[in-house]
Amino acid sequence: MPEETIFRKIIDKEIPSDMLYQDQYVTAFRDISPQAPVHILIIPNKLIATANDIEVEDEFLIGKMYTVAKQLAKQEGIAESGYRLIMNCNSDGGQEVYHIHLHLLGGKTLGKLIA
Ligand code: D5M
Repeated sequence: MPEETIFRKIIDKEIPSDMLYQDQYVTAFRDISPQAPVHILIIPNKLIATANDIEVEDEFLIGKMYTVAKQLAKQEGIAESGYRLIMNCNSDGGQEVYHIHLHLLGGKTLGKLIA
């Protein structure tokens, strides 16, 4: 079993967060160290450590993360101007917290990620 991270405490409201959305499947909250005017993390309530650990049975959860992301983008007023959704995986991908999360970034023109 993978080890729980600080995100479990956020899901369980044991530590404070700027939570924007929660249902039985996913939780969304503002990133503590925002890299853009809008920077929200969308996570499954179930612990999945990395993208490598996503199983076929998780496909609904992954889809749910994206539908919540687009709802939040609309709510934040960035749906039309645009935004970026990113999931980092392992050390070369820049992953720091080993509970998968979708970064929703927007509110400014984002630099090209892939040259
Ligand atoms: O992204 C991990 C992200 O998690 C990083 O952008 C900071 C954010 N983070 C870490 N702790 C917290 C708390 N307590 N609240 C909100 N956001 C947090 P990664 O893709 O793993 O590098």
